[in-house]
Amino acid sequence: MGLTIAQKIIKEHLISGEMTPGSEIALRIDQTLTQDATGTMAYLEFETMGVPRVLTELSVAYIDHNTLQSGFENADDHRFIQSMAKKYGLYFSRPGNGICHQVHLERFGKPGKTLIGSDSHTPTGGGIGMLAMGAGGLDVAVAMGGGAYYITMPKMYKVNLTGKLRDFVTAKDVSLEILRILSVKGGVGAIIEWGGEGVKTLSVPERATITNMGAELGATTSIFPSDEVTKAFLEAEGRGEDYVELKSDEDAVYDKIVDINLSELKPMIACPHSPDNVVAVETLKGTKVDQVCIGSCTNSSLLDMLKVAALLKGKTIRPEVSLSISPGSKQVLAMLADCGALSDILASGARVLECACGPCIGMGFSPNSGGVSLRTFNRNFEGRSGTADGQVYLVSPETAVAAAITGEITDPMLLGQSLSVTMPDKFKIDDSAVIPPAPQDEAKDLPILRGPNIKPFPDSKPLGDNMELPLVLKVGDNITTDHIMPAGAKILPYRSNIPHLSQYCFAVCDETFPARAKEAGESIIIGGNNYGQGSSREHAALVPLYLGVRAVIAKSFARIHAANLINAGIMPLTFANPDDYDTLSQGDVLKLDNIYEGLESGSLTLKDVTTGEEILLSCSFTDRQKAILKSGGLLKYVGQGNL
Ligand code: MIC
Ligand code: SF4
Repeated sequence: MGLTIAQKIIKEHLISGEMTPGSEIALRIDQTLTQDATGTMAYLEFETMGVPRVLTELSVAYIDHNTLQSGFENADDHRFIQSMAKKYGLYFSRPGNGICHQVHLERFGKPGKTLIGSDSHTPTGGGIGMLAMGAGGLDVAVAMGGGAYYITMPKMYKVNLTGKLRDFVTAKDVSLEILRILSVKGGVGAIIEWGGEGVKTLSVPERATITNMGAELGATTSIFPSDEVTKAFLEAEGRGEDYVELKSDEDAVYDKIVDINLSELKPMIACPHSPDNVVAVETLKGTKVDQVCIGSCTNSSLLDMLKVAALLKGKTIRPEVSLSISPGSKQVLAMLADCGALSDILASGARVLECACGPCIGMGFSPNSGGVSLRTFNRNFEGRSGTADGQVYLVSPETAVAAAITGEITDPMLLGQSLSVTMPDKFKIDDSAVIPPAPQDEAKDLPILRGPNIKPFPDSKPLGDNMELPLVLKVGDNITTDHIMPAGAKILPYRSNIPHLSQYCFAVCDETFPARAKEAGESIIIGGNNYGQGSSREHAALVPLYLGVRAVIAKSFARIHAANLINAGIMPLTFANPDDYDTLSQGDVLKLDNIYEGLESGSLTLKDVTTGEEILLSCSFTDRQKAILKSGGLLKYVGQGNL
């Protein structure tokens, strides 16, 4: 039987396990990346492992999330990460150099390699045929220390592309269309391979937009073939030697095939507050727009920005709309400046922001009260923009510009003649903002620089054989990590300070949760389907751990979050019968007995002491996951000699 592209890369990197969907596999990891919002914690964890030098082929520490300074906190964390990178053998990408995924694609990613990153949009690397996955910081720390990355062998899905995108219909519309078809849960447990005749019509940045937003489908990752288009991109980046061809076998078998005819697609838009709440742009025609933001790791490539500049050229944005543009990298910004496109952008009245995540993670540019904000980003979860009642829509750069110049949601196909924007033959290469590590012989004497914002991470406890604890919080379906542990300018600088962060845990759903959890001492949370979707932030597990949460029982979990809970020593348990969710109420006391026996048999009986009801839970953990839970989390497990 033939293999898919992902199966070929997995086979080459397989350390242990069977490549049958559902079984646990251990993968050798070639490259890692971190960003600062998850990186500080990841490096604190790496430090405790006592490994003198990273053991990957390449590891890069990016600073791109926390770049707004209003105190010492971010600067403390940046300095800490820089000193860790220098000492332990990592490249350090300075603030301003760009968004990790964009820069990694430009300068470091290689087809056929494995990459894990402490950021859920790491699958962007799938645009050049990498097996690139988002992971919790601790999993990245382990991979830097030479340990394997464990995942459940995914199913293989294929999206078969035919045709060619029409003018003003973009890769972002392809992403939104697949979200409309499959939903935010539709990719869970799967790798999505993009194939078919239509693939060759898509450039690398367009492919990367699509693999980036595979994260919103819940997919383990997404991947494109590595072909002539990939080769040309790598050559233009001066990295032609990194090219290898990658394609699936003719007789590769897929668990699901979705067909999309690019020629028939229309501009699409995701409505508040979920990336899969997708309709055609034309159906919302005329809706007044207050704000437009262009950028993020989804749509900040040179190609995107050149199109934006061409559309803005000679036009002025509406006085009632504010427009921000964040180029994805220093390379993109420098090339925009060199060719004059930056002047066209500035002349339109747009505000050009730093090459960073910026508004995407609520770092400034929050919409006005109840404001309608059209963003080229990948997530529009409630409150993520920093304005609780902000109405965030996700669109392509073309649709974004159409709104900025008309003041309302407008189908960009009405903008007129086609754009003649193409990929350059050569990118401008300037890696001066990437600082290489110190040579190994000098490294051991180098200091690690820490400031008072860096607090120790919470201590986890080994799993006992029983627990009787209150149900402190019951939440519904599709709870995101932005609900569990919000980000934004106010609290993002405290990612290395779990006690401070804990005051905001679940603030979007219930501001009284932290106090209640603290008072309870130890507790249980109940969730619906797809609990923990979105970000890879392990803070969404570490903060509940700090607040005493010992188990989360849900109808289903998002992949990275479930792994983060186990890594933190918190049990993610699922209802054997999802309807039992309805029988539990916040405030009930829940009892689990004979946990160790349950871990072996794969099921546990939950007794609701308050109502007397008994419920069956499933807990099908692998032997390794059981051992991690029993040790009290991955760090403790690694400390026992299990790297
Ligand atoms: C996000 O887009 O939600 C983030 C911020 O990039 C996160 C990482 C984080 O929370 O630090 C992600 O996608 O993993
Ligand atoms: Fe940054 Fe937004 Fe991309 Fe997350 S999704 S890495 S916050 S640009």
